[in-house]
Amino acid sequence: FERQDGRLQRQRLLVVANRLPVSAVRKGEDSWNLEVSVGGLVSALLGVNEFEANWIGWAGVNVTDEIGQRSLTEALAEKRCIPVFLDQELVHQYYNGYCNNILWPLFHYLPLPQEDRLATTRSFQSQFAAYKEANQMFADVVNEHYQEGDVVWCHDYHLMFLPKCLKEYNSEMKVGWFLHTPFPSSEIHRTLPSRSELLRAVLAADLVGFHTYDYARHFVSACTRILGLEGTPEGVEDQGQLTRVAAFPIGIDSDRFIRALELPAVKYHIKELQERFAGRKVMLGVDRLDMIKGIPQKILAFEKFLEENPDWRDKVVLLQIAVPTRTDVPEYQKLTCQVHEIVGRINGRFGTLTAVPIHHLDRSLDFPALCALYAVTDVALVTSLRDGMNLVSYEFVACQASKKGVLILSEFAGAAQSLGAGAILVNPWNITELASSIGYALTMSANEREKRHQHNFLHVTTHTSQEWAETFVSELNDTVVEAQLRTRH
Ligand code: ADQ
Repeated sequence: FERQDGRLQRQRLLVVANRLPVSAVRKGEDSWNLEVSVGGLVSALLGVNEFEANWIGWAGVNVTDEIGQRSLTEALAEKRCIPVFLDQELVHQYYNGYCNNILWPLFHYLPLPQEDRLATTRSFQSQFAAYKEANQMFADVVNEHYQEGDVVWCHDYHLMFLPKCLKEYNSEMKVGWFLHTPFPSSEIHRTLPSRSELLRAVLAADLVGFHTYDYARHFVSACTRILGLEGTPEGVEDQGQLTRVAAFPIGIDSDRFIRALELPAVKYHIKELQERFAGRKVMLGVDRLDMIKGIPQKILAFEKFLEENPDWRDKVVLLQIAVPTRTDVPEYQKLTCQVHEIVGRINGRFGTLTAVPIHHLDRSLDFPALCALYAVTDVALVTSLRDGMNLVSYEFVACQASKKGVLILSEFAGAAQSLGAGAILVNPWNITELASSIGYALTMSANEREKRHQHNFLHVTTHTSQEWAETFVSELNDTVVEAQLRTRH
C-alpha cells in the first residue's frame, strides 16, 4: 500500500481471537511477566511479511483496577497486543458457559449428558446474553483501534457475534471470520436455540472461512434451511448482498519443525529416547486432554491389539502426552480420571517388573522435547472423534523425514481430507478396526511407508500456515473490491 508521501506501507491486520498469544502474570501493582505462546496462529502470522499483525484479545487474567489495566495495556503494546478486559463473572458465563459448554461440544457432535443438558438449558439465556456482551466488548476495542484500510480477521466460535457488531460500527470495515472447529451438519446446528441469530451475525462478515469444503457446505446449508437464504457457489446471498464462504485448510510452519531437528537440544533428546526404548517400536499420541480427541478409544484399541498379539507385548510402547485443558470443568475432570483408570488397568495387565506398555503424561512438553518425540516415533495415532483440522498429524509428518513412520488418522479430523492418501484412515469408534490398523502400521513394508510419507511430507511442506494466512487475507481484500465493483454497476 502506498502512503500519501509515496512510501510503501504494509497493510495492518487486526487479528481478533478470544485469547491473546501472550499469558500475563502480575508481578507487582504495575509490573507484569509476559510469556508468548507460539500456537499455530502466531507462527502462521510470524512468517507473513505482507501484513503487520496486531492482536486483540483477552489476556487470560482478571484485572479490575485502573493501574493494573493501564500497566498491562502498556506492557502488551510492546508485543503488538491489545487487551480486552473481561471480568470473572462474564468469563464464567461467556467462556466456560456458552463457548465451552454449549458451542464446543455441539460443533463436535458431542451431546452433553442429559442431566448437564438440562442444567445448561436453564442457564442458556444468561450465557447467551453474556456471549453477546463479551463479543460487543471485543468490538468496542477493535473499533477504538481501527484505522482506515485495516483488515479485521476474527477467529473461532468464541466470536461469532463479532462481525455483526463491527459492521454496525462501520459498514466499510473489511471483516473476515474463520472457524477453527468443524461446522456441524445443519441438522445439529438447528438444535441450538440461538441458531438464527448466530448465523446472521456471522453473515455480516465479508468472508467466512472453514478448514474443509464440508464444513463450508454445512454452514451454507444451515443458512439456506434455517434462514431461508439462497446458497450460491460463492457463498450465501441475502437480498442481493453476498457473504463469501470458502475453505481455507490451515497448515503448520513446517520449516520450524524441520530446522528444530538440527538443534543440539533436540538431538540430545532423540538419542535419549532411542536408548530408553531400544528394541521396542514407539507409538505416540499428543493431544489436549479433551473429549473430542478420542483418547480413551485410542488406549482401548491399543489394549485390544496387545490382547490379540501377545508377541508384541514386549516390543511396543505407547507414549500418550495429554496436556490438561479446562481443568475446572467437571466433564474434563471425569475424562482425566477415566483415562488414568484405563491406563492403570492396562499397565497392570500387560506390564512387567521392568516395563509398562503405556506411558501417559498429563502435561505439555516443550518444543525440543516434542520434536524429538515426533522424530523417534514409528506410528502416530490421531483418533479424534471430530477435529477441525488437527495440527499434531502435520507436525509428526514434518519431523519424520528420516524415519518415515506411519500416521493412523481419524476420518473425522479435517486433516483426513488432506493427508488421507498417505495416512491409514480409521473410524475411532470402531475399536476392532483401530486395533487391526495398529498391527498393519507396525508391520508395514519400508516401501509402502516411504510412499505414504512422501505424499504427506509434500503436502505439509507446501500447504503451510503462512500460505494459509496469506490466502485468507488476500481473498478477503479481493472479496471487498469485488463487492464494491458490484454495487457500482
Ligand atoms: P486444538 O484442538 O488445540 O486446535 P491441534 O490442531 O491438534 O488441536 O493443535 C494442538 C497444538 O497443541 C499442536 O500445535 C500441538 O503441538 C500442541 N500440543 C498438544 N498437546 C501437546 C502437549 N502435550 N505438549 C505440547 N504441545 C502440545 C484447534 C482445533 C483443531 C485445529 C486447530 C488449528 O480444535 O482442529 O487444527 O485449532 O485451527
